[in-house]
Amino acid sequence: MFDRLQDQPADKILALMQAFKADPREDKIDLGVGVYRNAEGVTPVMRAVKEAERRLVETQETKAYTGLAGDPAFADAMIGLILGETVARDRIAAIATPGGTGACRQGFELARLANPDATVWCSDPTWPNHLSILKFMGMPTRTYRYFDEATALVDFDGMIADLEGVASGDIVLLHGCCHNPTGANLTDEQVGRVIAILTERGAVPMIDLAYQGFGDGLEADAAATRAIASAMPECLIAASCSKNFGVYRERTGLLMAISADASDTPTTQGNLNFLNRQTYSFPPDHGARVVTMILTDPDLRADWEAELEEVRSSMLDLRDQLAGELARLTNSDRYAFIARHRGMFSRLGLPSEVVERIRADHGVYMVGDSRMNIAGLNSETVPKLAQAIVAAEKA
Ligand code: PLP
Ligand code: TYF
Repeated sequence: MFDRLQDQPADKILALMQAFKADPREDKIDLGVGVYRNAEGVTPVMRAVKEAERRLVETQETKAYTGLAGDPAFADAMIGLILGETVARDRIAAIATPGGTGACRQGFELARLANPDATVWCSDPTWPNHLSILKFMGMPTRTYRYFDEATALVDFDGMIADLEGVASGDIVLLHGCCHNPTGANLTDEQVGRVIAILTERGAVPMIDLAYQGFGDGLEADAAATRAIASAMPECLIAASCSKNFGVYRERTGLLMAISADASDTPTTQGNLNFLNRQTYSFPPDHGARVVTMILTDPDLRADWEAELEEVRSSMLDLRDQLAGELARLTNSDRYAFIARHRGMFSRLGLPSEVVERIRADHGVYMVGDSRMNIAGLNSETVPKLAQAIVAAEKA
């Protein structure tokens, strides 16, 4: 029967990773997959993670199953990190999931269980896995305008106009911060207008929060999520610990489902547990336990926050350096948006032929839609990238 299988479309970002590995050029630069790298090009295990793992090895006395929702202490710690005190705890149901991807998938599954007719509205563009998972599940999707190619900032008028078409019970998928792939984000005021439209239309927001702490800081990056979750009766939040704790391969994430009324929470929680059981029974625990230890131990937490802040400010420095270098070379402010974008990514708005020339002629790998991972740069490679962009645009 397997001879009947058809080839599946590759993930373009993961395919680019392979192409980069195969390129023999020594001075090649990887600005593809969204993994943080320091100035030496290393993705380090964070200090607090190392220490928590050390303690875990010494103190863990059992590896017996956790519950279907994972360790409740993980949910409590993450709810505190993401929402603070903005939503009553008894309205929140939550499950641990394998990464933010698992949280997205289970969030879509829950939405479909609750409303089989729900259309999921995604930003155009969005993280390609959103659309590919939704397509695989057969859920109806629509897109809303998000990115203005000309300015490389948010096309807010287009976004609002498109969201006017959302039906009651539809899901509107929003990025909590550090939009992937564009790097362009809503202002607080714009978030307020989105809340007003979703409320008016009776839509349910689903927030994908994969980069808390990578943009303007842990609190600032949670502000949009908090504003939406506290204003709306219902909300889904899919959170990833992969980037901000650097535990990518441990597969650590949390899905929250906020009900309108606390009396609905037990059934919502039961449905989430059911979804985990149908998929893999118990979610992975190692990364979740390490994250919980860090968030609940004041010393580990302070060290983690300090290291995360170094990571964040190093990316902001690189943004400023690159924007400055491009301003100098082009004698214009065309690329000033790079310093205004937040998170790991910026979409440069270059045509695919230019992206291809940058790869072929200069060995710089960015995703075909001209998304670059700012953390793939360092002070030495910033001028090389700036020159490559300018040369490829002229060619
Ligand atoms: N959502 C967005 C927007 C992402 O960029 C990513 C990237 O990794 C994820 C979700 C999934 O993260 P994880 O590796 O935790 O599954
Ligand atoms: O967008 C990125 O590069 C990250 C990493 O299937 C990633 O989100 C990319 C593709 C994928 C899973 C994670």
